[in-house]
Amino acid sequence: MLWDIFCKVIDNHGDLGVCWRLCADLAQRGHHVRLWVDDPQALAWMAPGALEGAYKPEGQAAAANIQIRAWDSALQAPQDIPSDVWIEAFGCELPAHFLTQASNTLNRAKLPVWLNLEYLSAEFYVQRSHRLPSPVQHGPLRGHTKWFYYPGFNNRTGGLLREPNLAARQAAFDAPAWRARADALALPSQREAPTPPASGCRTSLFCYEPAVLGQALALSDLNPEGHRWWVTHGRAHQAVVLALNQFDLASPKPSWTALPALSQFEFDHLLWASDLNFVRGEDSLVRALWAGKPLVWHIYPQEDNAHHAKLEAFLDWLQAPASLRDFHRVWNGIQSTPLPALDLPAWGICVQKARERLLAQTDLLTQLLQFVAEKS
Ligand code: TRH
Repeated sequence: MLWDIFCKVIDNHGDLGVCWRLCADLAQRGHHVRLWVDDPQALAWMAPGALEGAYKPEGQAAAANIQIRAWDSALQAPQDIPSDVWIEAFGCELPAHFLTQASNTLNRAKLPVWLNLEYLSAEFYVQRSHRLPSPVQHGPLRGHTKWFYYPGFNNRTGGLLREPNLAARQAAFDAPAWRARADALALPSQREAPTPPASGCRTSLFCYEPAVLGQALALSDLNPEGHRWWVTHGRAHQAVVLALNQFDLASPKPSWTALPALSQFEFDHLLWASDLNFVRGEDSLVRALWAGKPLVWHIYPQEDNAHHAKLEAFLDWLQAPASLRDFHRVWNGIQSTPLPALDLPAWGICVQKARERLLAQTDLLTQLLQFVAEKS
């Protein structure tokens, strides 16, 4: 099938990150995709080759069938044939000119299946709202029906993105080789510091600006001997630099590596090679669940604190032990106590069990294909 996916970048990388994962999963299963996006720049590092239409999934000789389209561009006859599915990601609404063009050229009785792919949450409303119709009330396609599609953590929801070759990739992954490569990326200013042994602990850090970041960087629990922080580019890196500037000069500085922007493919490797993953937003949380290592989630903050209930719902679903719940509440600024002690063995078992529950569910795209077939 041919899919039109529409993405508006609000902030950060999750909107585009989730859309790209879906595009890549579709392409891997033999579908064709047009991704309409208002700001595709992050694809330059997230999916090298994508902007040029030359993105090749690892190990494949041919470029994937994914075209990147400017948000305000139009369909061109005759090369742009009508698609089978429209997906507006995160309620972004289709561009007005696209709808006008569609209503002028398409058979109204046979419009593509039209879906709104929503944000991920473990809250109860998700299973209530998943697959509900949303009648189009205005615009040139008034009277048509869109459908709500909610990703989620149980089988009454749309599931999570999990591409078919993920397990094989994980099984073939050479963690020690990846660790050595990542450690060698340390900034020149840190080269004096001895490289920690490959067997030492590694913690990946992808976060916003947690108020307790300095505290975490100084925790002896989080800096055992031979430990190294792998700090991701952008906001996490800036936050670490700021926190280290405020460090007590007498206290030992943590050993860390500033990573460059990685492709999504490599970002997975970072999560698989780490012993503890700090992740944020939406897509990296899902990828950390697939990694199966202890994880801490920095949830995307919402103005009315709606994210508090969202975090609690996730921790309930995760069946997080008390220490992991407390750590999350402090890390997310919901509880103002010192960071509690880590319990990586218990946290690891908890994430492993959650992963097993998820693996027993049908992945998002397989379910989506069934849904589209039903509504076509
Ligand atoms: O960037 P985020 O904080 O995105 C957020 C959330 O999606 C949030 O729900 C949304 O409302 C807000 O954006 C607008 O975190 P997220 O979702 O994990 O997206 C980051 C993407 O970037 C993810 O696909 C992984 C990718 N990434 C790389 O490919 N390479 C990297 O080096 C890093 C650090 C990330």
